[in-house]
Amino acid sequence: MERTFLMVKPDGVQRDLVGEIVGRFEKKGYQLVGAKLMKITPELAEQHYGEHKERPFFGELVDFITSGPVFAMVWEGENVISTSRLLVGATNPTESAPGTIRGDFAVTVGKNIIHGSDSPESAVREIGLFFKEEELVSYDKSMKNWII
Ligand code: 3AN
Repeated sequence: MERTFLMVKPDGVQRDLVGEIVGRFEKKGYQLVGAKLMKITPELAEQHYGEHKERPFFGELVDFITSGPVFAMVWEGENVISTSRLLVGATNPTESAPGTIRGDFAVTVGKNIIHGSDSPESAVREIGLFFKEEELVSYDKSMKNWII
């Protein structure tokens, strides 16, 4: 089963969008296998955004992602990497469609609410950067005896 890394950025946490965002992926049919509220260190930010190191907005990106708590998550499901990107919406909120997370909640490209891995390689790398294996939980929800 495929896994991806999704993260509510500091603007999404500040605007109380964590529950809304978790709910969208739950309702879509994906399964949460790991989550934590955390502050990103500058070192982790530079590793996470390493591919953007030469871009003019890199400093701004690191400052923003370390400016407040983020909500880091791992989600599991069929084609979750590419399909969750559709739910997230285009990078630039001026291009993200209504109905997507960025299309519904974001206005500027820097502060665009959520990050999602863009490929299987990124997903493995990013999950490994943010989570230890023992923080991820595999479980079968079809066993419905938990609430009895
Ligand atoms: P995505 O998050 O949609 O995969 P990337 O990986 O191209 O987008 O960019 C990573 C992050 O860098 C974006 N989420 C956005 O916050 C920021 N970013 C991208 N392009 C710009 C830009 N032109 N100016 C400022 N920030 C940008």
